[in-house]
Amino acid sequence: MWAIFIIASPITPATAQPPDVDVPRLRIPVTLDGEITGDEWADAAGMDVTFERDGLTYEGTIYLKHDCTTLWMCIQVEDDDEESSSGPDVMGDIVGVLFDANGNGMTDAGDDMAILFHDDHPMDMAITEDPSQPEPDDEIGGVNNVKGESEWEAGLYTFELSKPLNSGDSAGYDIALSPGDEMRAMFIYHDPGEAPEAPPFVGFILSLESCPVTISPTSGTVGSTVTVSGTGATANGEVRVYWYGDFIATTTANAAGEYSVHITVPHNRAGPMDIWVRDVTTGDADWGMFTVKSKIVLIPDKGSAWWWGDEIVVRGTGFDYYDLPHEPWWAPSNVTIEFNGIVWTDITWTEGDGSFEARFYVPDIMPGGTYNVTATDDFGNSASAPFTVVPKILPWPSSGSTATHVHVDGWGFAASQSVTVTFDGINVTIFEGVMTDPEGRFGNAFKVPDVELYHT
Ligand SMILES: [Ca+2]
Ligand SMILES: [Ca+2]
Ligand SMILES: [Ca+2]
Ligand SMILES: [Ca+2]
Repeated sequence: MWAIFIIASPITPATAQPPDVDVPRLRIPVTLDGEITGDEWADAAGMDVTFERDGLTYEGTIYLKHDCTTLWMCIQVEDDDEESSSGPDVMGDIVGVLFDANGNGMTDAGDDMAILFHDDHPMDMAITEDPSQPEPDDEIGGVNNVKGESEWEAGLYTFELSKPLNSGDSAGYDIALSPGDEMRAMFIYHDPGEAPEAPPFVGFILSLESCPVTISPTSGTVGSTVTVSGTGATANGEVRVYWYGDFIATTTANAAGEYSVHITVPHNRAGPMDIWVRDVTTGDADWGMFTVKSKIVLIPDKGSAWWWGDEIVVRGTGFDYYDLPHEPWWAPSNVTIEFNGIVWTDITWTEGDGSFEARFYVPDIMPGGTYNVTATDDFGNSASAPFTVVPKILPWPSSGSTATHVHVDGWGFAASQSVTVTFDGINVTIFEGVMTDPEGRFGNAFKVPDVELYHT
């Protein structure tokens, strides 16, 4: 059982004013994997810090940014106390972030906390009574809204975690911040092997950059509708909206300087894109971020296998594309199409706007039913859509006189089931009976019956 270790002796109420840190808006998306990859934290506020208490110190770095709805945190700590043996401290080192949610400068009931263990396990906590005994949100009626992962390598812990600015978690379990707000936060590094009772910490006042342009929703697919809104525009003035550099909409602010306009997401590659808003009167401009997601449409979304199979068109939008010269030159961003997890075609390329068109023939190895068709590009962008295999039969020949020998093949039926074949309502199933195979196919031969004789 993990212990509520963290503030076995209550953290000293911070009487001194901790330093301010301006937490900027996110430009570069983060992957919470416990590793700093590429420039994923280059756009964050970065601070060299010393976690300190009772003479015990740890050097580290804290990175902070927010995307108007979520606070993103990376905490790196130099700690090589177990480097020589089997890796990180077996007791498990832990980062905690304590938020002064009730704004009184004290650690007390009503405050909020995020914890990330050295082997992941993000936990969302709340202080309900005793500051030394925070409780997990999901054990007291709330929800765990903290995400994160951590890794230890060569004496350096990297903790990456996220927490909603305002999760809506009821009963005061979580912070309820808006962009532009300030809040006191304490970053705690708990090394139970060294200091089981009194973890070192460092404190800041977080000052969140405001988000003048509201984008809702903040992600979606090409062709979807997005609302761009805000305040502070010139009263009754024109407000223009740009998809990065391209003009896309215009509207007029009301007498209070508020504006709101719908846009349709144009063709674009997967990933984040700036939506700019310009007050035409003043020339002032600001941005909000929108993330384009992948989507596929199947045309049609149902069909049958037969000797060839119906041809289905797959239209994809919001995938990625290679910018740079690459090898081989003729293979820009390959897209793989899978039918029910089986690679069905991999000969598709995206256009510069992230779209593609592919075709496949309904496979004759599937019983009737609904399956997922999935398209994935070389960058890992992926989208799925359901496709329904419907039964089909083909008689051969398709015309002839009484007693003509006819073979009928079927596809897309239920697997391994008996089949009854009728001709104009008359059972013509062969004497031994007919079963579909495990792929839902069957074959049956019969002679065209003399209908008049049977229909007395
Ligand atoms: Ca990462
Ligand atoms: Ca407090
Ligand atoms: Ca929560
Ligand atoms: Ca909480």
